Amino acid sequence: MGYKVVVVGATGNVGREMLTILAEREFPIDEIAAVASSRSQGTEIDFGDTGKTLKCQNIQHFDFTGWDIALFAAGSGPTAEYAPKAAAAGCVVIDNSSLYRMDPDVPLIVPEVNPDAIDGYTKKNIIANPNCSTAQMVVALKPLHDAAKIKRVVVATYQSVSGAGKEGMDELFEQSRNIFVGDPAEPKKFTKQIAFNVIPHIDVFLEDGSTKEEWKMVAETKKILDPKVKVTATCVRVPVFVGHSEALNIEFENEISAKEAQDILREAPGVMLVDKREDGGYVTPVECVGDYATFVSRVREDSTIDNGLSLWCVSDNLRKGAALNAVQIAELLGRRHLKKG
Ligand code: 11C
Repeated sequence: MGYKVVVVGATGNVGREMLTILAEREFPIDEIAAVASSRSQGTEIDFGDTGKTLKCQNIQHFDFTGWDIALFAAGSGPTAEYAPKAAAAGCVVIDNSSLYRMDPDVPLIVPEVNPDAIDGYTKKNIIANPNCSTAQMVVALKPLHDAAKIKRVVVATYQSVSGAGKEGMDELFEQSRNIFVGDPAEPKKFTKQIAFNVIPHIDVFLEDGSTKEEWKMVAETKKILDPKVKVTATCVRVPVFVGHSEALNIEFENEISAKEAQDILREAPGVMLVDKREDGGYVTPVECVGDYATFVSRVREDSTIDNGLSLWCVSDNLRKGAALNAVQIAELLGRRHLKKG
């Protein structure tokens, strides 16, 4: 016996990936529904490689009664309207938007890091999925924090355009083509040209000069990993289609060598250490696409501070950063709370 699962926002980058991963991981499903805005009603979507095609249903008319789990990848606006309705109908919402992440009555979960926090989901029947750049970072940090207690993290991100949805991917593709053929490469989705360029700006600006993407990395890390860990972030969009990269500098309370960190990371859940100190002995975003792991490379000691390490971390932002983490939360929820059969 399996679950009745709804994917909301099923036509977007993350929604499609959720369907693929549910099928790939053989999540126990009795019935699956693909739901999206009225614009996408009737659109046919593959349920991974199962051979099954799903016809998109209109969210405005969808009744969540009797459904067990809804994976929302719909953005904050539609989520604000429909997630509470789903939750009130008894369907547990796993939400990929930023809407509920900081709500004290909503657990914010990365299963490799804070699985026990999921038990608080019953307050609202909603569980939040973190921002992609936070998810991969905390997977890499957790085992090191357990070993030597992290005091402070300085992170610079190199985030792919798929984080900005299909429009972001289309813009990179079209601008690159236009530049090659000598046509104008006007920005639409992004604030400046993204092809052959980098943009130090993701999400809106805040009063202190940081951006909301940078704030999310600070606030979400505290909620998921440890409120005592200080984080400062610079988030940058780069002309890569899929896969976010991060350069981390970590200051620890206790001593930890690069060798010890490598040994710990080699065994850590969700982490794949690829760290040969030679040409090509590290992972780049194109190599992480379609994978589940958070790849860690370039682990080295930072001699400019006491107990400091630097490392490079790469992951598929549509997978561990979004759809995979949501499906892992559903699996955890099933194991701990919604037992079937
Ligand atoms: C990006 N990280 O790369 C963003 C996308 O809060 O879930 C995800 C935004 C979020 O643009």
